Amino acid sequence: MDKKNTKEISKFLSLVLRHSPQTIQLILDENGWAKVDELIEQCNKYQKVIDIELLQYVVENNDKKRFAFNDDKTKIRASQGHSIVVELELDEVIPTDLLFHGTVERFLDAIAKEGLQKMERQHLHLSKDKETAIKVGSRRGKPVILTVKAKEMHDDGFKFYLSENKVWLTDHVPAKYIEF
Ligand code: HQG
Repeated sequence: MDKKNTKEISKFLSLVLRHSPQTIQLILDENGWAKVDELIEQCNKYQKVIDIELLQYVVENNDKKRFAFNDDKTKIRASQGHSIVVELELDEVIPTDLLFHGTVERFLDAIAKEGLQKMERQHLHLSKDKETAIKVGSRRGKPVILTVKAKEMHDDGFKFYLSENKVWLTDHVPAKYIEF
């Protein structure tokens, strides 16, 4: 097994399992699952050489555990981060008092006006601690960390979910629940 390209394969899996399965003519079901044998076959057709051992290695060693197999390992999906419509069938979870969102200064005026939006993705992503939020914000520049009054939102009827890889998800955070 060639482990050299695991980062590239992870990125490619994010592309096809979250955003663009049509890139390799892959079909996802309504819950975001691809059949493992079809994924491998289509990857190989499109010059992304992969086999089951390498796929398992990538899933197990991915830094954020972005992908998960179903129980009998016949299917695989991204645990969060989709832009395509998927029903992840997550159970609602009561959040801790505060959650965090890492962003950058240039978005703050819009966020102050309209709150945090999910933008291109299916959910808005929140982090359980500031360290994680700093990493998320740093992808775009100097990170700015916003504090979200999650428990108060929950008490007001907003729904929260926890993805399999422990990212907090919700639909929208109105500005009044954000500490800037
Ligand atoms: C911003 C990565 C203007 C928001 C990360 C963010 C995460 C607004 C950007 C996951 C806004 C959307 C998600 C508003 C929010 N006006 N800008 N009203 N509301 N924004 O990538 O949270 O490595 O969709 O602050 O680690 O940055 O891919 O969301 O900057 O967990 O697994 O609009 O992606 O995970 O960007 O990142 P994104 P995100 P992976």
